[in-house]
Amino acid sequence: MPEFHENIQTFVPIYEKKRNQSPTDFGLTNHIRGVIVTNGTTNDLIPEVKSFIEEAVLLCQPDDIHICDGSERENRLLLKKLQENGTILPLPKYENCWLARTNPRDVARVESKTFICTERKEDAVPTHKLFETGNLGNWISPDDMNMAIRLRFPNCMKGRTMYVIPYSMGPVGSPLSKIGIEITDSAYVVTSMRIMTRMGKPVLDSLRNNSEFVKCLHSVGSPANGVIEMESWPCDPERTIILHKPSENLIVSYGSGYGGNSLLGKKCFALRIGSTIAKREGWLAEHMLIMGITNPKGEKKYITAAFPSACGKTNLAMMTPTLPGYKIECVGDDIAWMKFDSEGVLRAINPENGFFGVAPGTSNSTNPIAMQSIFKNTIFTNVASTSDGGVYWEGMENEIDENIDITDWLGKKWNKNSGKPAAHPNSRFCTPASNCPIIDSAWEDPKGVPISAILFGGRRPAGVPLVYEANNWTHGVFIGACMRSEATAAAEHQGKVIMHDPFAMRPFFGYNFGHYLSHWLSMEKRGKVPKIFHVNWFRKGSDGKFMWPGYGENSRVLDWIVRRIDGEECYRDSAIGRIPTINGLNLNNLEYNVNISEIFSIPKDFWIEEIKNIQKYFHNQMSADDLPYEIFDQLNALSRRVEAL
Ligand code: OXD
Ligand code: MN
Repeated sequence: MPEFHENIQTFVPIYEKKRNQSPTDFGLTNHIRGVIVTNGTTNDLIPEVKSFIEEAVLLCQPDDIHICDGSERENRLLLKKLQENGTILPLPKYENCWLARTNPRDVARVESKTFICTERKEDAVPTHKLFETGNLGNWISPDDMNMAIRLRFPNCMKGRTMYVIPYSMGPVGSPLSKIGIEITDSAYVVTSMRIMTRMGKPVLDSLRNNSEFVKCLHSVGSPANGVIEMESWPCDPERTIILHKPSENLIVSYGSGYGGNSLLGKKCFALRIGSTIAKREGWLAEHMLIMGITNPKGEKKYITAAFPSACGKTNLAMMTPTLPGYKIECVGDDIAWMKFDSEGVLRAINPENGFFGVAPGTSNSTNPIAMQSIFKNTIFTNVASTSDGGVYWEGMENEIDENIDITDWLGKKWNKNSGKPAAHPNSRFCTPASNCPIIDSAWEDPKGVPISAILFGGRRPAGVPLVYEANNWTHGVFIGACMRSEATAAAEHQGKVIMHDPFAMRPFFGYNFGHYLSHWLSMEKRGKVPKIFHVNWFRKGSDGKFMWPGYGENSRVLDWIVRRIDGEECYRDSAIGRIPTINGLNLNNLEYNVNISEIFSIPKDFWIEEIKNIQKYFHNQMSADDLPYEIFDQLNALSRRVEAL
């Protein structure tokens, strides 16, 4: 329709003036606000979805509209278009696998540019001290959010197609699932959302029964000076902003095509907006893997685990246990939505449909199951490529032929001596969950799976034992609140500083962290709460080496946890919680020299310092109104127990 495209600028204002006239007066049958719909039909849209698209069309002025049906045909078409644009390259070594290289300035989540919009600041973030920068989220007022949109979005999709992605977080039709509509000008986002969510026509159909959905508007942006640095990966790093308005279930993201900023079902919906919906409706939306553990007696339990980004959730969720007789099955590797059922059992679903995992470090020795999952129907981003049409990243050194040439994530020839990593440290694979050979048979059960334990953990090189159990629910919530971990490449933080990351949710809270704590504490009144544990695979000895082998050997820790769920008395009390008795942990045939008393030691000086740090953090980040008194009490009680060491 070339004539139509040329006329679009004049057409829209005319249409505005003649609002009361029927669209067919303009000779168009399948259009929205005068912009032609080239795929899909407006007949499929409920009025609420149609008016959301209409608003976005008026604001962004795309050339045409594509309503995604989620079909194989559509996917093939978009992959072809992406390939023609140079956004993705085929990886002929594998089946339907692709490599995307981003603008090097668009490689991670941008926490400093991520905002929660509420009328009152205290609904979004705790009150932090004036001389400190709050690091439990950023607040923006409704006026400023509108301004931010008005400064960036007008005409930003000119010359581009606007894609409308209907998607479900969770199996379509499950009472625990929720629907989103993402509008985007990136075909990369569409193809990735097709992997990460249930997407397309069935979702539009299900909206006819329940018209509630989360509105998501995304544009890779159009820089103010008109200069797109990299045609194959347009973005606007200077003006990137990620906005969430919980009162309207609205997400607006501008300027970045990178996963966590652009696949809006994931962090923005399933965690930030999700946590606000969960608070309202009495459930939990958490940054947690979900896994099934079957013990040698054939008894199966499900657990969830919250570790910060790039701290091994995918590795744990797909672990190959070394302890004989154990079997691990994966339900999800990043997000859990948990709700009590009518019998008071806490049940979890994985709202996602795929894995957006960190590639470096993944190998046949660290995570063979992931390696069996990711070489089919996968989009890789910012990994290195090989001359035989495959991929490469740090950790795969023993898995490629010596004679293979490597091209780094920037597209330059690379060799071991270049002193730089071949793959970006936050490079990713985006893979359908159904590829995983150990995906749990109940992973799409609309009821969710029953949860027996919740694990918290992080990268703690010093002072924190391999595993300890909370004394009770309140103590467990306190342990979650005190979580700290070494920074990783998943966001824009530099270096390996130990950061506070309560519940592994610091970048993902949709509302005031103090209110979040009260909500967690209140769960005890709603049903049978699971046991809580803290794990740390990353403690180092005085020689600088890891004290614990990790990976499959972590099954020994899971074994202890499962026995504790069953009520076995294999624990002793310590100042920080319950730790295994001397022979409590099964170390049979462990081929790693573990100093068991060292790995469970609780150094008094370290813990005094740790408590001071936590006190300071709470004091600087939150007012007394925000922090529940139960957490204060727990901190004081811990301090007394540590002083007595
Ligand atoms: C992720 C993250 O992508 O946490 O899952 O950064
Ligand atoms: Mn994550």
